[in-house]
Amino acid sequence: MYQTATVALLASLMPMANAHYFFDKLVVNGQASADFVRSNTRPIAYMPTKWKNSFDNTTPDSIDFRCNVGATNKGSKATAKVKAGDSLAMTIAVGARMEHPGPGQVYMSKAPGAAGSYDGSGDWFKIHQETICNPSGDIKKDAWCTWSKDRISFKIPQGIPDGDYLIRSEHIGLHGAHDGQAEFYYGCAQVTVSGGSGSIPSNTVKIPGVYKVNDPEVNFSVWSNNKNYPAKGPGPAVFTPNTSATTPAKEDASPVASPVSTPISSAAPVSSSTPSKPAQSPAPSADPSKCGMYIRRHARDIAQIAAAFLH
Ligand SMILES: [Cu+2]
Repeated sequence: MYQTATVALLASLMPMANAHYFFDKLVVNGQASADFVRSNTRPIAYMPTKWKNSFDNTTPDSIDFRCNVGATNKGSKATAKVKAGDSLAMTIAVGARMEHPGPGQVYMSKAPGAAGSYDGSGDWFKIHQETICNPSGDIKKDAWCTWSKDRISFKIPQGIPDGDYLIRSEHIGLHGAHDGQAEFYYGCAQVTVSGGSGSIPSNTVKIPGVYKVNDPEVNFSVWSNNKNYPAKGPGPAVFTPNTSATTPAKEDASPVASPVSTPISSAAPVSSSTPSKPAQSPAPSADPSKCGMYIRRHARDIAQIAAAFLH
């Protein structure tokens, strides 16, 4: 009896995991650990943040947009030791995959002291961006670099000072963005960086404040057949250490052998596909019924959440 009920519950939970997600592990040297990632306190951990129809009054203008609900002033169990140049990833929980269309990005913010007691109120800079990887793909699905992946991979940049940092990974689901309902999934890991050199980049942002409700990158319609998503992605441009367009002659005293690394792993611009229409039209006639596959997922989530709680 019990076993049957458990199997039924697990079966019901499986598809839910595919629809929504939260970041729960940091991968360092190939090892994934939940010890370094702050846990959010949402009743349903994987629910997204939105401006419109917020599930819990948290929006991208909330303080908790930094590290997720309840995680702004709460450290993780531990802080990972990493080196500048290390390849890391943050993975999403319970076997989910990012099956909403949209970009992925990673930000860092230097803690004044220990990462575990840092509230993220300082300056943030973007270290990674992935938008369109497959220009011939479906803009509603597999055109996006993040599509169906369980992680966002990135590099700790060379050229930042040693010390403690928060790393904030984020995926934005754009299936409802034509209606002001972009979904933000994000979480923070804590790291201590060594082997770095240089200084914090100048194009920093505050969180909240990194995105505005009318930013084209978070109001992009995936339903208008326009694949011309801004390659820069939402928020600021990616910090590209040791490369400066304005002072190319200046040789940085970096000990690193190959300083010209680009943290933008795969943000291939999709410029040539729609040359006559460079600007994104606001898709005034976006048919809500087109959102069916995603809306069904959401409705299914709610039904399954209810079932899980009743159980
Ligand atoms: Cu969703």
